[in-house]
Formats: sequence, structure tokens, C-alpha cells
Amino acid sequence: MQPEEKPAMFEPDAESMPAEQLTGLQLDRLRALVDRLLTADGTQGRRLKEAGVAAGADVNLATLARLPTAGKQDLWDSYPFGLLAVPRAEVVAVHGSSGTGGRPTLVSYSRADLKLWARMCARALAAAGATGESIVHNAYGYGLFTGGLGIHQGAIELGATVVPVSGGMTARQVTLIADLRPDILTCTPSYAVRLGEALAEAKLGPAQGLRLRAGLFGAEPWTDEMRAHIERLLGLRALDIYGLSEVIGPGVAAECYVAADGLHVNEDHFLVEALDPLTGQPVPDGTPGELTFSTLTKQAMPLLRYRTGDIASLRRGTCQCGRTLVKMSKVTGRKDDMLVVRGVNVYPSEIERVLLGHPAVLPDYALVIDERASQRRLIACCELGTAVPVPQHDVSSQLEADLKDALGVSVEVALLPPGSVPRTEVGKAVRVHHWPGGAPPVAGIG
Ligand code: DLL
Repeated sequence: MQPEEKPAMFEPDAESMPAEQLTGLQLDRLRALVDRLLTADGTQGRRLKEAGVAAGADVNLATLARLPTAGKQDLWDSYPFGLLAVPRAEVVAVHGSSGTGGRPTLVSYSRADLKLWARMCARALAAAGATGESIVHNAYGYGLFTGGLGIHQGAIELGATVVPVSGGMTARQVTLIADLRPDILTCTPSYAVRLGEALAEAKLGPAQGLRLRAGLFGAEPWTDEMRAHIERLLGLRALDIYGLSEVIGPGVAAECYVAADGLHVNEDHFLVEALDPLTGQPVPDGTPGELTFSTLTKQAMPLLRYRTGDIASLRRGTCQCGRTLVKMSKVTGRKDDMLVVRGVNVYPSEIERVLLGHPAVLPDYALVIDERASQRRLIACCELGTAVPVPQHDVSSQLEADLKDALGVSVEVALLPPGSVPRTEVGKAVRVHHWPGGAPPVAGIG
């Protein structure tokens, strides 16, 4: 399939709804959500009452910013079932994440929520060109993590064939890909790199006839530079898929095969705002802000204005693919991912962009914060490919100059042989490592 061929939408009426009709639907659903929260009389309902909201009819889209927000702390405070808006017996599944801070976040789903989630993932798969004929190799982890089972249910909803391989055991994945010839690959972007390398080692890559059509990669931040690497390695169209357990899991937003330039937010179910992370006030479209979602139709654990900590910008208009849903840019980072290097704020994705923008650098990298001396050093560890014959010294000084230019602060670059940077086989890639003393977290740096 070529990008100019438009894959069929899973729910065209919703995905290409005229803006005015969509706004009307959102307002009705927002009011129903507010009514549900008031009836449930939990933390969110009480906050609404304190803000003077007595019924859904009191709220409007234009005054959304006046309504109270929710955050991860609310989930922790009410762990495990505190934010329920239905009786506990109506919960048919829980999912969650181990969380960036190590504290588990648990989320409850009713039967209707699971059905909604499957449809949202089916939308994402269809937007990537998957059909009822597709074979989906699903290498997201199965379990509490929403990646595996979310995509799984979505593939079934679409009528595709899902291969529930989960994460890890890469050699077995290579065999399954060689034998089943999937057209769709779903996994984290870092694992896509790992699989691409393993397929190349097994002489089963695109040059040997591997025919993957598209990949849906998400659950961790990745840049367009990483996209280019993955597309070369695997010979597919690499698309971004975004979501978080609190809101539903994967399928909150996804890129389309046609444009692949931002993720369509399923805003008929997940009303999105971008807020200034410090003031909490809405930022204009096109300006990076903290993504904040209201789950308009979720039943078991509905959230009003949930602040995600993820930074991205929003863009409206009709896409080449025909979707009218608002687009979010790639997530540039999380509020709490920001590194402070000698007083300068740096997001890991800015470093990734510079490193992977260099043709000689391979896609695996790690950032080490050397805390052994009082003046912390940031070391960007990356691997030098063998295909481009450039002297090592030229590459590292070029990268250091480019990083200084892009970030305004000095970052040391450690160029290592291929295979030196630790790979993530299961779960999300850990890019940032602290070095308080002892052996270095990445072998070969000093
Ligand atoms: O990561 C859900 C998911 C699974 C999304 C598979 C896409 C694919 P959590 O484990 O709750 O849920 O982590 C959510 O991961 O707040 C972001 O910080 C980050 N994240 C998720 N998708 C992306 C993405 C799943 N495409 C947290 N780009 C979110 C950047 C992402 N960050």
C-alpha cells in the first residue's frame, strides 16, 4: 500500500465528523460525565460541587478551563478502587502501570469500557492500514500493562489475526515473523529497533524479502529521527500510537498511514486540552502544553481534566486521510523527565533528535548523569555504525557541537561499538541512568 492509498476508517462517521457536530456531541457527553461524577460523589464530584457546579447542564466547552483538574496523586490517594463511579462488582478488569516514580497506578474497566477500548485500538490499527486480512504481530507486553491486551482486543475487534507474542524472547519472535509473515507490527519503538537488528542478524530483513507494511509504536517518547531509523531497519511505515492507563491505554491517539505527521486524538471520547504546565491555563493550538484529558464516555473510572504530565501541541483541521479529529504532535517529553544540566532544562528527546540525526549513529542510546563529582556531567552514550566510514573523533566533536547548539549546554558524547548500549527486551526503554559511584551504568565510559 502506498501512502496515497487511503486505508478505510474503522468508524468513519465518528472519525470524520464535521467540527460543529463533534462539538455538540462533546458537550452532551461532557455534561453526562459531570452528572455521573456528581452522582458518584467521590473526590471529583466533591470538587465540582465546591466549584459551584450542581449539574452537567451548568458546564460548557468554552468554560472547561474553570472546572477542577485531576492528577496521578488522586489515583494514588484513592488506590485501588477509590475513583470508581460504578459498583465494584461492575468492574471486569484492572490494568495499570508500574509508574515512572515506581508507585503502581491501577485503573478499573467496566464491560463497556473494554468494548470502547477495543474500538479505539481498532481505529488505530485501521488508520495504520490494517484490515480484516491483516496479521498483527503484537510484541507489547501482556499483563497489567495496557499495551498487550489493548492492541490484542483492538485487532480482534477489527477482525484481524493477532499473534499475542508479548515482549522478550527475541529469537522466537524472529521465527514467528519469518513463518507467519505479519503485515503489522506493534511494540515499543525501542523494541522495534531490537527486533530489526535481530531480523538483520538472522538475514531476514527487508533486503531478504521481509514485507511488514506498518508498525504502531508507542508507550515511550520517540523522535522523527528514530522513525527514520526504524523505517530503514524494518522496511515499514513507522507510526506513533499514544495512550495512558489512566485514560484507557493505547488508542487515545494514533497516526494515520496517509499523513504520518501527528496523532489523531479520539476526541469524541477523550476531550483533550493543552495546558501551560506551570499555570494550568490553556495554551493556544500549536504551542506545546501538558495534555489533559476528560474521558467523556468511560464508565468505571471516569476522569475530568486529567493532567497527564505529557508535553505536546495540538493542531486542528481536516487531515489528508479525511479525519477531522484534532491532531497532537509527538510527545516531546514528560514534565518529570526533564533533566537539569548546569541550570539548563533538557528533555531526553531533544538529545535523541541530535544524536540520531547523524547518519553514522545507530538508534540505541543512553544518557548517563555522572553524579560522582559535585558538578554533574551529562554523558550521551551512542553507538557508531560500521556502514558510514567516518573517523570516530570527527563524529563525536560534531555531535558535541550540535548538542551545544541545540540545547545551550555542554553534553559529552561517548561513541561506543555496536551492541554496547543496554537493550530493553521487555517493558519501556530506560534512557536515563544515574551514576552515583562504582561501576558505570554503561560499560566503556569513564
Ligand atoms: O504506555 C499505554 C500504551 C501502550 C501506549 C502501548 C501506546 C502503546 P502507561 O504504561 O500508563 O500506558 O504509560 C503512559 O507512557 O503518560 C506517556 O508518558 C508515555 N507514552 C505512551 N505512549 C507514548 C507515545 C501506556 N506514543 C505514559 N509517545 C504516558 C510518548 C508515550 N510517550
